[in-house]
Amino acid sequence: MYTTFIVGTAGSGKSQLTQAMIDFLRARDQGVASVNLDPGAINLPYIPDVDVREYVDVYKIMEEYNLGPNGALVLAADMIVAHIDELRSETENLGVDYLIVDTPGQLELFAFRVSGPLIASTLTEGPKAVVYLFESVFSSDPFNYVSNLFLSAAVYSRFLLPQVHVISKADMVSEETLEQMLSWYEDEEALETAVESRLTGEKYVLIRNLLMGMRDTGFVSALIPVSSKTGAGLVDLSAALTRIFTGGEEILI
Ligand SMILES: Nc1nc2c(ncn2[C@@H]2O[C@H](COP(=O)(O)OP(=O)(O)OP(=O)(O)O)[C@@H](O)[C@H]2O)c(=O)[nH]1
Ligand SMILES: [Mg+2]
Repeated sequence: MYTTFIVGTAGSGKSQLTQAMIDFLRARDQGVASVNLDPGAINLPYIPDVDVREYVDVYKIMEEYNLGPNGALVLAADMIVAHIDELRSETENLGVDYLIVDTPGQLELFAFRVSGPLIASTLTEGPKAVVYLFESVFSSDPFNYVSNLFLSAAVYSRFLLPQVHVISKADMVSEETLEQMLSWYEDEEALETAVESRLTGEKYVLIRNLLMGMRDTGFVSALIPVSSKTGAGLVDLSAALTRIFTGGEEILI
């Protein structure tokens, strides 16, 4: 089973992309299923095949432990650990080739609690990848792009899985803005120049050194603009994932 975890900051488009990828693969006769790992999800744009909300109920936790929504979500994320075996057997029984995993709205609940990496490593056998979302409007500012890049590196250090970077909601920015963001990805000097135009002195040197530290690490294998609304970029995303999963060039079109 090929497992893809969709990861990104709150509202970056994870659930919509989960839906879009399911539709995309189904239209190509691929066996695909979805997992919702967000205990706080209220309305999902897809019907999950496996749903963590069947095991942990945030509203009950709020009542039982007298917690606010954030405290309850943190506790829910921790309580999921007790159900990993059940989640694993549910996903195994799906008998599909592709599993798309939607992760919690608050990235830290998945990436920076014990349960996330534990689930990522034990939920399924077989190749896995993380799709990390750069929300297009937010990340079109070079500083925001850089901070998202650092956050994605922090996520990588937690999961140690191959990462594909996606500019999500690509339909919300102009072609020119997309080109500029791609230039930051393809050419570190372009990114340094963009940062330099806004920072001077020690602040610039600090950010530049951090960026240089990340250069050539190779942890990011692609930056792909994708729109879940129009479907643009899904072919490229699928191809990038297939390359990671199979080490080959096969493209699902
Ligand atoms: N225009 C446009 N809007 C999008 C796209 N993807 C998501 N959205 C919108 O962005 C908002 C957030 O999308 P979600 O998919 O719920 O994002 P999420 O990361 O799952 O959000 P949380 O789980 O709450 O953190 C919704 O209003 C979506 O309709 C897209 O590709 N294009
Ligand atoms: Mg969501």
